[in-house]
Amino acid sequence: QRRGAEFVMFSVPSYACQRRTSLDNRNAVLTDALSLLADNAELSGDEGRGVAFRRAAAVLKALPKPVTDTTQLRGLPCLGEHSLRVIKDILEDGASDEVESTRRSERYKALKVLTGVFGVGVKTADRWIREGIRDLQRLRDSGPALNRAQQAGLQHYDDLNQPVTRAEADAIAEIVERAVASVLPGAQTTLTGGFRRGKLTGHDVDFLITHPEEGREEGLVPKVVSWLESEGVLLYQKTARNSYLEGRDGPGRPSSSMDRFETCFSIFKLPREEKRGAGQTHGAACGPEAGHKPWRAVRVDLVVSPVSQFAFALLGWTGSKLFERELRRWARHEKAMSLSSHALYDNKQRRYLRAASEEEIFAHLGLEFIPPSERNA
Ligand code: 8DG
Ligand code: MN
Ligand code: MN
Repeated sequence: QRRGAEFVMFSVPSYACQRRTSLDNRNAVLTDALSLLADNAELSGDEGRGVAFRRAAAVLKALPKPVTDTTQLRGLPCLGEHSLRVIKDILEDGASDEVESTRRSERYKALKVLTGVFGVGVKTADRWIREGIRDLQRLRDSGPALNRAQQAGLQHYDDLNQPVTRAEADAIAEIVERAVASVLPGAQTTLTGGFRRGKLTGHDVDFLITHPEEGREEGLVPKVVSWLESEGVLLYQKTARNSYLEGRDGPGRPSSSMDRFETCFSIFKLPREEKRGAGQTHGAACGPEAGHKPWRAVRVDLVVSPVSQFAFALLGWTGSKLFERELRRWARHEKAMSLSSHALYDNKQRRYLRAASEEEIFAHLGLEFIPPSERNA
């Protein structure tokens, strides 16, 4: 409806890291549709098209009001012909044929289910589909060789595909903090990822750990893992050592988008709400005989950073994924700098720019500071 005062033209800067994107998305119908097309493109191995749809969705997420007419979008960045057509179809007909037929397609559904198994990427899912494995039943029965991560992923499929709540994230934080405090007193644990951005649910819980004395954090992950294992908290874990050497494979080098911190990608065994704290008063209602385990599996990521890199690691692990991607693109194309979760390198001055806080990194990049709750691009 183009009724006078109701009609708003929008304007947003072109990089997601130049604007605020809260969780209050006024255009969820449109952004869900574009995100589905982004998923589909990524599942088809077309990362470029996937990013294009994600950027388009992110522009709509940043708008202060619902879009009612495509003419309102004139001059907005990142809205290509394809995205505009989808938006137009939804605004005019209530739905987009392309989106709905994609949603219903057997290939899309199979790829979603199979990549929904922790440890399964697009290539593996695609190979299985060509071998006739299109659902979990077939996967369980026909049993192609599964690695350790995939075995755990399949075993805990239902739990891992149920969103983690904020209360569960807090309960996990308590466990992680206890583990960290007992193996390295003085170390600091920070909740990162979507929960730091204020999300109410997540697909996992992310933590960044450091120690105020540089070097003390070395070897922390294996110690935390041992503690968690001795407490029976871990259903699965895969630990990686720190392999970052400034200058050798720092941000100036191309191969640097991979993270090189000590990390642990894990699955926690979290006691259920009823069993936490208040003892087992409701035992019968949620015991195993009721078909309900007294615990549930939750994906947890632990990352350890030396304190000198903490601000970069915090910025890098807070997300959203698109916000991170846009920060790096801004740095490279607008500032001739290379940003990673370890450092910021100025290609013109040929030196690393130090930062002790996220605010300082935004300042180095010539960007207005965007707080975590506004990085939901
Ligand atoms: P969710 O879990 O609530 O669904 O969303 P999220 O918390 O935003 O997503 P995430 O997949 O847990 O990722 C959180 C941030 O961590 C995101 O900005 C990307 C970043 N991240 C990984 N893996 C890696 C990695 O291997 N290297 C780097 N540099 N960052 C990573 O998830
Ligand atoms: Mn997360
Ligand atoms: Mn994560």
